[in-house]
Amino acid sequence: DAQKLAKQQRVDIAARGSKQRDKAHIRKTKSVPFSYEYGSYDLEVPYTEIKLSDTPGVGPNAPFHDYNTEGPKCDPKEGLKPLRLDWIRDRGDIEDYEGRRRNLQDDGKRAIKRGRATKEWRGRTHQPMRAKDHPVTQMWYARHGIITPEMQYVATRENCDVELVRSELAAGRAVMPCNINHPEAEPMIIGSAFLTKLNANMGNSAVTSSIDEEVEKLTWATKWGADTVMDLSTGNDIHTTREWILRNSPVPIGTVPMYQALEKVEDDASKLSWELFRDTVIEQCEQGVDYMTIHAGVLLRYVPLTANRVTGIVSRGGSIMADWCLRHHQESFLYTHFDELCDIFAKYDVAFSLGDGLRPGSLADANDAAQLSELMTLGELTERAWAKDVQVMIEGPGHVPFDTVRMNIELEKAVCHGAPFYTLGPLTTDTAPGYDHITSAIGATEIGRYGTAMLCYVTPKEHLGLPNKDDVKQGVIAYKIACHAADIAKHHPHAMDRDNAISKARFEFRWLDQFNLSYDPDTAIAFHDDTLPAEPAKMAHFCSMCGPKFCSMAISQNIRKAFGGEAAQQQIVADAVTGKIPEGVETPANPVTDDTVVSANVLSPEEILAGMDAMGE
Ligand code: IRN
Ligand code: FE2
Repeated sequence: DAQKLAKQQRVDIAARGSKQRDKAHIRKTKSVPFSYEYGSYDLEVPYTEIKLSDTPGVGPNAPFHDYNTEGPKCDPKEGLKPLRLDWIRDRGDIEDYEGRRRNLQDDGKRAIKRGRATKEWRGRTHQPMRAKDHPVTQMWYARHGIITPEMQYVATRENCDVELVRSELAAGRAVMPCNINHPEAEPMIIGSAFLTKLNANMGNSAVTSSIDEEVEKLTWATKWGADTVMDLSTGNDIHTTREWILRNSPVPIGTVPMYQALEKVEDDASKLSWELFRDTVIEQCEQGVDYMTIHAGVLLRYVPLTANRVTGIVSRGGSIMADWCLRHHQESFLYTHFDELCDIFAKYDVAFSLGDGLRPGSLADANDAAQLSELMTLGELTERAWAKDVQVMIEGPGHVPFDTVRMNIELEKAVCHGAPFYTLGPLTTDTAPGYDHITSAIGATEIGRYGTAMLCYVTPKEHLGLPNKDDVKQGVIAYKIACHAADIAKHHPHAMDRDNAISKARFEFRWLDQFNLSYDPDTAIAFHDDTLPAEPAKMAHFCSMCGPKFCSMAISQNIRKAFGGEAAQQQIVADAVTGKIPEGVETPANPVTDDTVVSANVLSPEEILAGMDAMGE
């Protein structure tokens, strides 16, 4: 019974924590008027306001404003409001068409029959749209000097100049994944000049979970801060599941269309064809998928390079393509039909996420010929996509020793002409299954610091099983930390504001503010209340770690009172808020601009390029 009681107490504490969070975290929008030649709008740009309490004896603390990924609340069966629909239509460069709506309806009916969806769900409310006569990509607009409402929205979100957004998009150094058929999504940008983003993967292979549960997972991931979500479903009702996810997603959705294509040929890779793949891609474009992983760099002649690897090919998409190439002894149709794929993507504004099908799956395989050959091909494909104004990001490893992490991003920038890098971790050791959110967040922080634009999370279940809700949260929080630490190391403007606010709250024993400013208030409050659950402890000048007599923060405050006087104390508090650095302390050099050379015991980018030349590449 004591055990039961303890468990109940833990549940109560957790519930209290999340109630506390919801009370203090308010999603608000800032209204920004915008006009251009196609229309005038009030852009409602979201942010999270975190309410803070007063500093006793000093005064109020301004609420903290944070980037918001959560989206507005909605009934999942209704879906979100199509925020961008007018912006898209008013440009006058798209047309409505029938598309594959009938397929969708049939698929929906089957899902209802199987009991995975319910009849009340309304499904899509708008016609599929596509470009009429020129690409409708944000890159195309940017290159034609047009500042779109999407760009202004993003600039407000990122707190930067809109010209930076336009010029980074035009140069291909940033992507804004925003399919015209996913008007519900709130525009966001992925590029090294902006806040580092994180992607959470979901979707399952089992047929047991209902579509409602999939939508709930999406909402859960964005609640904790996922900037994009990839739906990697392979089970039944894949089309309808994705439709629900898209209609409910405030963040861009990515997919790997190869998984659905394989489903269509009953998992027999040899039966895949360009035509079948193309139709799958168009189906997903019409639904509104914002970016797609395309493993077009896995060439026939690279497959033998993996023969002596410790872990072979670990990418699912990569292994499917390698299998197809070998069976047919033909070059990959993704590569031979790449230009056609670009033409399709340009019609809907779908961004390429060029897959790292030959990424290393172990430290032993890192930075080998297979990985780097594929990267060279991705560089070539980047230029082909850009020639058609299609947005591109490049997927990266994998498992990589820490000292070669920086080399990987520098090499990607050089070989892929500055296209944004999107990396899976990388994991810095193979030895900690169960903790791979940590082994990989270490590599992710390092690679983010040197300019990786988006980090693909890894959950504690990596290598072990399908992540559940708690694993998703653990993965997202680990990657929030990696992104944020990278932004601070990059000296991104204002990146440290949140640290300063939470440190001030900590020093002033504003416990609730400390919890609410943390990435996971629920856990922070639960840990605190584990030993000091009574309400007055939230104002106490100590916690249970050191007890009342040995709290260093309380002692420091007493020292200040004794020696500093009130004016000096207020000055210290004020300096903490503005982040002013005391005289005589040197700030570290900017790691992005200083040109310290990495000491990697691998080939330099030049040596690798020379080697590729010799190979006839
Ligand atoms: C990200 C960077 N490298 C790989 N990824 C992600 O891995 C990618 O975005 C997608 O979610 C997943 C694809 O896995 P396969 O098919 O390459 O194993
Ligand atoms: Fe792995």
